[in-house]
Amino acid sequence: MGTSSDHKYAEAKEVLSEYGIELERLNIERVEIQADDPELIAEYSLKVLDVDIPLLIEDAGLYIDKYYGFPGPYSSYALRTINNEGILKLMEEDKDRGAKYISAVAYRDGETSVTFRGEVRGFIGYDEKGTNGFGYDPIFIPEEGDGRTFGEMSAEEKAHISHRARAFRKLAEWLVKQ
Ligand code: ITT
Repeated sequence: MGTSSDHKYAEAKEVLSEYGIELERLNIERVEIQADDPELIAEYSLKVLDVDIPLLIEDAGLYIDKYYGFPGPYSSYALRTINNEGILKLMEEDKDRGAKYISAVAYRDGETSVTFRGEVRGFIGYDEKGTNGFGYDPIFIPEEGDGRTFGEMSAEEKAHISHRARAFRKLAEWLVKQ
């Protein structure tokens, strides 16, 4: 299945390629601050990188309504620790299952910096379903879909409505206008 960053890279690359924009992955360490807002996290990571080429950083997370946005900025940590199984257990008795994924992409080219955000609203399912995608995809059911989780959708179906595709499409539309 590959790592979560392999998936994020493939999803972003696919969207940008539709606009004729090439994306390459750099193997460098990023500094990640703690903040509630993924835009601030991505912007800070980008700001402190001393790399003199057009550069972008994405930060994403799953925000569960009933838990005031948890795991949000701790999405990676929650997956590594309690995982999807733990989220389902936590929500076992919950009727309010609303959640959203947020993606923020911060981009810099020379003096110019911009940030774009994409969101997709949905629900946390009662079981893990599907083996596509990564991370929380087996438990996330987008509102705009037909009741299947992102884990049950093809990459194309996910790319149609995902938070990441939306944020990267906004960036791509901005870039082609430059
Ligand atoms: P990784 O080490 O897991 O790559 P990260 O800190 O680099 O985490 P992000 O903040 O962008 O990555 O994402 C936080 C977590 O949210 C990450 O562990 C993902 O598994 C999960 N996540 C983000 N986007 C997702 C998506 O489209 N589908 C499923 N899970 C997602």
